[in-house]
Amino acid sequence: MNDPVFGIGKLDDDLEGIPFKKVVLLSASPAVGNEVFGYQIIYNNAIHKNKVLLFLNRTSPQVYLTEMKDYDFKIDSNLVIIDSYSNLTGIKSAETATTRVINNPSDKEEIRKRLSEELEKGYDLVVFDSLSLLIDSFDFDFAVSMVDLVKQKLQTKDSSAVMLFTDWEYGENDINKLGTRSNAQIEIKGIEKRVIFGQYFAVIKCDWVKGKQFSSVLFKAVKPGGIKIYFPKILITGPTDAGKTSFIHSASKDAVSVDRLGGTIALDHGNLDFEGYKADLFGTPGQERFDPLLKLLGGEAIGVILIVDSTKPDQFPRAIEMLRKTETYGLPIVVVANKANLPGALALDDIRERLHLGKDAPLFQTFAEDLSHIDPNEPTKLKKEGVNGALRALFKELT
Ligand SMILES: Nc1nc2c(ncn2[C@@H]2O[C@H](COP(=O)(O)OP(=O)(O)OP(=O)(O)O)[C@@H](O)[C@H]2O)c(=O)[nH]1
Ligand SMILES: [Mg+2]
Repeated sequence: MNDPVFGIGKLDDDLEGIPFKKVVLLSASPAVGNEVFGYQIIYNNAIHKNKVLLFLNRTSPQVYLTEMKDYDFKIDSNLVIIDSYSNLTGIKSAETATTRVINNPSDKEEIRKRLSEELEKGYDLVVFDSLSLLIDSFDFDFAVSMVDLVKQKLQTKDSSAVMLFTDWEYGENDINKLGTRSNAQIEIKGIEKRVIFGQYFAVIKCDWVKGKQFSSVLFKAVKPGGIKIYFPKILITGPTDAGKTSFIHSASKDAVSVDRLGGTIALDHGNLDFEGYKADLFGTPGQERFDPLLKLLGGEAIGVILIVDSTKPDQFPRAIEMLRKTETYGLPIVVVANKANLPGALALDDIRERLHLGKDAPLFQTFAEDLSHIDPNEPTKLKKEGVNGALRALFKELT
């Protein structure tokens, strides 16, 4: 069996999987949800033949599985659910090969006994949804004793556990009891200003990964698809006709451009969904008469893709000037040398030198997919290898 992973690139890179015998606390602040992280880790393990046990007291198994399906997480095996919810509400829930029903979810002893029996059978991954509801139904010490029970069983079975927890401002002492029992902790929080306009997560501790700095990232929970790392503004800039609009249309499905006679006169916008990332791409015009827009478009960008035409080195100083005018110096940047298959296109080393790029600065070649269909008044589709390479490199810099 493989070490469980979340199926969320950034988390799996940070944690390098969850080794057996480890407990991960996934703690969310009250205004943001953590349940999708649960759906995603269950799905990604069940489909890879890891046996998963879900202790569920937040909703019924039927509703839980339907919610999972809304995110496109459909599973038909490798999941057993302990239903500690239905009998509180009068919903009928029958014991099946994949559900264990707690007859009296108000009875601590029954919960402890059924959980203990089930854990004896050996699972690769145990998920609790949710630990905070156990605290609210009983008390903190009971929830802590359940964590202890799980921890103790993990030692003898090759298994790891993920506990979903919402921090309803419990006392510091109590929180510490959970903190000291967990090997890793992931925090999920909202950026709040009367309304929540962003959510982010970060690994705040992990006792099996040494010498790494963990950073926080924004995310969105997307139906279907699940947790996607989210970059709200990536700026695409570069001289006129270099291929900025073409790049944005090639990278996103539903891009819109404000263009006239083939040149951008206001901006391009594209929504990108790529390898577990979501991003909003904003493209600038290239013509100098629109330079007053550059600073505005560059505001709040978190990364930049600079596009140049490989056949027009005389435009390179202009490219550098545009970077300055967008006031994005210092942000992670990837350079794209477009039109790389046209006669006269410079080699990458040459471009690197003329643009004064360091030897490790990310630089990618792109070119039109189909040279026989270039319309001077339309963006063209660029071959995806180069586009994807540039995006991957930028996202790596940003996470
Ligand atoms: N041959 C060739 N033509 C390309 C390539 N990429 C883009 N083009 C064409 O070059 C022209 C300019 O492309 P755009 O994507 O509109 O360039 P832009 O950088 O957005 O231009 P502005 O918005 O005016 O600054 C269009 O006619 C494209 O079809 C390429 O790799 N090879
Ligand atoms: Mg354009």
